[in-house]
Order: sequence, then C-alpha cells, then structure tokens
Amino acid sequence: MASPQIELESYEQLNRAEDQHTYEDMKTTDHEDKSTDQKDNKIVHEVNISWTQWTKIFMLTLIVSIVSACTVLTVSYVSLFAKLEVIMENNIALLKTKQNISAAQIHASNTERAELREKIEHVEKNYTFLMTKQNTLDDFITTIGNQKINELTSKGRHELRVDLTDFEGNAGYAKYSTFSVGNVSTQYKLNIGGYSGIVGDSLKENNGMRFTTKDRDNDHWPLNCANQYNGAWWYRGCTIVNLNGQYIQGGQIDWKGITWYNWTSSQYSMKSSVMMFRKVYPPG
Ligand SMILES: [Ca+2]
Repeated sequence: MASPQIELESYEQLNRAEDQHTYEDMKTTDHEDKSTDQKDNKIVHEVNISWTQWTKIFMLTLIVSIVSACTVLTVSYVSLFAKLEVIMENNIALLKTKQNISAAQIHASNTERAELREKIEHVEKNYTFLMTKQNTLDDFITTIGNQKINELTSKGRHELRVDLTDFEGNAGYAKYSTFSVGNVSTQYKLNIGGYSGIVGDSLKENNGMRFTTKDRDNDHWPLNCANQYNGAWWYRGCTIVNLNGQYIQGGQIDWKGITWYNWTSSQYSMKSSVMMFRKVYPPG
C-alpha cells in the first residue's frame, strides 16, 4: 500500500498532466481559431475582388451591348432607306412602263394583246422596258430614252434582256449580266458583257460605242450609220444588230430592218423586239 506522501505526489503529477493537456488543448483551439479567422478574412477578401470583377464585367457587357445596338440600328436605318429608294425607283419605272403598255394596248390585236400580257409578266419581274418594237400594221414603239436609262443603270448593277420574234412564230432571247449606259457627256456609251441566250452574242460588236443619231455621228464609219441603217443605235462601223431599225413587213432580208445577225445568219427583219433591264442583287 502506498504511503500518503507518494499518493500526494502522484495526485500532483496527475493534476500537472491534466493542466498540461488542457493547456495544449487551449493552444490547439487558439491556433484553430486563428486559422479560421485567417480563412474568413481570406474569403471576405476574395468575395470583395469577385464583386469588383463582376461589376467590371457587367459594365463592359453593358457598353458592348449599347455600342452593338447602336451599330445595328445605324446599319438597319441606312439599309432601310437604301431599300426604300430601290423600291421607289422600280415603282416609278414600273408605273411608266405600264402606262406605255396600256396606251399601246388600245389599238392592239388579239396576238398583240397576248404579247402585251407577256410583257406585263416581265414587268412584274421588275424589268424596266428600254425599248419595244412591233413590226406589224399597228406598229408601236416605246422607249424611256437614254437619259433615263443612264439614271437608272448608274445606280447598282443591272442586266439586259432582249426578246425577239420572227414572222414564222419563233422566239429567241439574249441576256447580258452587265448593262449600263453612260451619261450625255459620254454620248450614252454602251457597256455590256456576260452574254447568255439562244440568239447569239451579236451585241458585243456594239459594246463601248457611243450612241449615233441622224444628227449626231459617233460611229467609226466614214458616213453616218444612223442614216444608212435608218435607225439610231450604238453603231460601230456599222452593226449586225439594229433593234431600232425600220418596220419591214413579212420577214424580208433588209439591213435597214430590225436585225440580229447571229440568230438568222442574215439581215432578216424581225417581227418584234423588246429590250428590258433590271437591277441585279447583290449590287457588287
Ligand atoms: Ca460616221
């Protein structure tokens, strides 16, 4: 059995051990508390940075959105007015052409009425009639004039279509993907290119030529081609196409008539010819 002195020493040792343990626990707890505080401080710090970044991102997005919206509105505004201008321009040409057809239709025969209906269908495809000629008893011609053609074809890109008929019931056409006529200072110089069709590329001989009339000789022939061919055209020296030529009945061979050499391999005078053009999209 232990003596009371030994028991007392053991008891004191036990207390010191417990105190020491408690002290270590306290140190540990204190250390953990400090770590937690540090973490909290760190988290708070990170949250503050994050909100700053979000604010910057929000402001940047807002600025980009406003700039984008302004750009879209500006482009839409300009496009809308450009489109309105085209629509107005086409409608003016359309109205003028329809008026011409209506006026001509009063004296037209049944055959001519059918041909007029075809022309109206072309009008509905936004074609503007440059010139129409009918080689019949009730001949008529409509033309909008070189000044008007220049005004229309100088805005954007245009294509030309020529429809021909003979006295045997045949029909043919030529298309040019490029078409414009210069202003009066160029003497209404012809600019065509990109042929396709079934009547042959006769008009290429006239490309780049100025317009010749009986009172203004712009061709390369020693005499005036407009006098010799009885028409007004982009003559060179002179021409194998004469859509503004003389009315000649019954499909005769006559170089003063309405001719398109590459289709007939002759100076056969056509029953009718129609020249029309329309704007091509995209403008290019
Ligand atoms: Ca000449």
